[in-house]
Amino acid sequence: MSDTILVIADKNYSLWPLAPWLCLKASNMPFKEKLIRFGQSNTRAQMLEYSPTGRVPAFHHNGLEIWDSLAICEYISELNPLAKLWPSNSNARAVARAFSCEMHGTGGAYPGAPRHIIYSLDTNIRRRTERVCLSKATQESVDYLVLHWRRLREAFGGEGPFLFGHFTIADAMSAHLVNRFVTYNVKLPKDIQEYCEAIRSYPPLVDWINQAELEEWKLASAEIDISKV
Ligand SMILES: N[C@@H](CCC(=O)N[C@@H](CS)C(=O)NCC(=O)O)C(=O)O
Repeated sequence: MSDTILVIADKNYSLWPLAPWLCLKASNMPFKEKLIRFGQSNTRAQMLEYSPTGRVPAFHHNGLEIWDSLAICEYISELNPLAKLWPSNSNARAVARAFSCEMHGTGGAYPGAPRHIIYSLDTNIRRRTERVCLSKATQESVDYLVLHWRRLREAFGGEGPFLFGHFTIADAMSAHLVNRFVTYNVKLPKDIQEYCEAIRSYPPLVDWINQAELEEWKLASAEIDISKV
């Protein structure tokens, strides 16, 4: 266990560390957590000690260093097949991978791309705002995501509360988006609200949120006034 470390940043403000953290918890895999605070004069230097990019998450396991959230989720899934972090059915698994890659691919600027949400609605778990007036691009991305989630649930969700029935990497990659919708009070249709509630009450995410709320420090850049994005 001593050489199994997930390096993360502030739980309240982190985007990418959340998914691998949830996957580790879903797998019941023991690990140590190393939290490096954002916005410190030595943040980058500290992150560079664990990750070649100077970014987090980074996962250290048995001498191996993995420095990308989705790659870490894949690795955790391979180590813990019983956790079924990907759907067992190969068609469902292919679609779950495509969806997860799309959520992870912030480079794309096409209409509906998740980057329009990520770049305009900062992660800030503790915060609650009035309903924010979304820009056309951000609203398009929310609408596209709603359609995506609905199609996945209809095609693969069965009786379960998650996208592919039980909790998978696709939900882990969706969790930070759900958190933003709560923070900024984004209006969602009822079926999608139910999915968001299932994610928000998933016990490992409840733990993450509780721990984020206990962090006492603030990051000024994520606390700016926001009324239209
Ligand atoms: N593609 C990487 C992106 C990692 C990334 O950008 N992480 C952010 C935190 S969410 C970071 O470490 N930023 C460093 C900083 O802001 O100082 C992944 O998926 O892990």
